[in-house]
Amino acid sequence: MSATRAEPGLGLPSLPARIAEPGEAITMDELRLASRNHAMPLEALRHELTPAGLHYLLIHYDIPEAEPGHWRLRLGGAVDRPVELSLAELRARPRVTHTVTLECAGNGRALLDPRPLSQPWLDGGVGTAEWTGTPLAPLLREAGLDPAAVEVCFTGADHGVERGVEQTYARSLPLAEALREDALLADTMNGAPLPPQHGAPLRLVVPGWYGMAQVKWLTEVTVLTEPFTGFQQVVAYRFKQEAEDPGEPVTRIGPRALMVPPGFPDFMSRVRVCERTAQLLTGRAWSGRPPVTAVEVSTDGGLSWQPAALGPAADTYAWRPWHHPWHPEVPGTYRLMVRASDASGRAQPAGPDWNRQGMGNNGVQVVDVVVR
Ligand SMILES: Nc1nc2c(c(=O)[nH]1)N[C@H]1C(S)=C(S)[C@@H](COP(=O)(O)O)O[C@H]1N2
Ligand SMILES: [Mo]
Repeated sequence: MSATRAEPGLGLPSLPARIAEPGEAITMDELRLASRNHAMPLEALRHELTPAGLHYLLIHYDIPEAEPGHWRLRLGGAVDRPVELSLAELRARPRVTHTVTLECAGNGRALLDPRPLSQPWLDGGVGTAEWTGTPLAPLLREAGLDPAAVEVCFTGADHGVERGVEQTYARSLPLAEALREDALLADTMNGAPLPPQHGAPLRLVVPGWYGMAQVKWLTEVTVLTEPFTGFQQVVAYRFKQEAEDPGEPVTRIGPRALMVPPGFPDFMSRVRVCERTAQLLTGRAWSGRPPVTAVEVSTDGGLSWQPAALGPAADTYAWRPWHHPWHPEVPGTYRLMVRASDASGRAQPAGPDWNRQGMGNNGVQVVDVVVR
């Protein structure tokens, strides 16, 4: 492991993460995380590109101090010619833009019962941006890959301690994913310099993978001849039932559709109030195994489903808009739901699939509406 155990005397939480007791309310620790790492408000689904300030955030430790003039990216490990690049040198290379939907692997975690204690996402841990930067693959090829290379590890500038393990944030990708032409070293988000919270001055964007792979504040790219065994690779981001299970790695985003909640909300409960008129339900749907092939809507709590109309995606790994007409004719309460399926044949499950770390919960969204 590239990480060391924190000194035992510090009294910090250690492995494994706690699971909430049945019926246990959100804790102060979860609230603190949730107020640092905000969700995308669902009404922002109306934007094809999420404005940077509305894009979700997930920052394990602190936003590190970054001085763009002194920033260096070191590319090394199992290569013939290690290199160190300044931001100016990176910006002088070929530039590419991709519109990519990012989603946190923990999105939906707080809807699990019992709830794994971590960032308590409901369903807004998602956003779509236009990321601009230089493709990673040519840099790797120019450095001369060792024929024995199997993975590429990406290290950020942020440091912390997590479940008793002190570490610098790092994640790896299989070599084939790192060599994809659409994997970018991005310095620009929606046409503006990358904001501090999204990884300034440089981050990895690997379309289709859950958020943990999109390493921010990128300082090191290391080619490996053995699989990476860092904390964020082998301990965190695993689908497992028991704390001791090695589990399966979390990789690509599962299919999901979300709707813009219709009408207007109650301040506290967020229950919606709608008029008894014809309206258009709208939203977006995405998958890390694109394209999304179908979106279905239920307005009767899942008893019946109708196909929604799908619009085009801005890019291969960007969400698709959908819409569906709805005319509630009887006053009362309605439960609206939406679900997506993708090109791989994966579909959203009716309810959450529980796992120990609350990963990849793409259970269907539920929106309760009072029609008056
Ligand atoms: N260096 C570093 N990179 C990181 C993280 C982090 O804490 N440190 N969080 C990851 C996680 S878990 C997610 S979901 C995405 C979130 O990206 P965003 O905040 O730009 O939406 O960044 C990823 N990259
Ligand atoms: Mo995440």
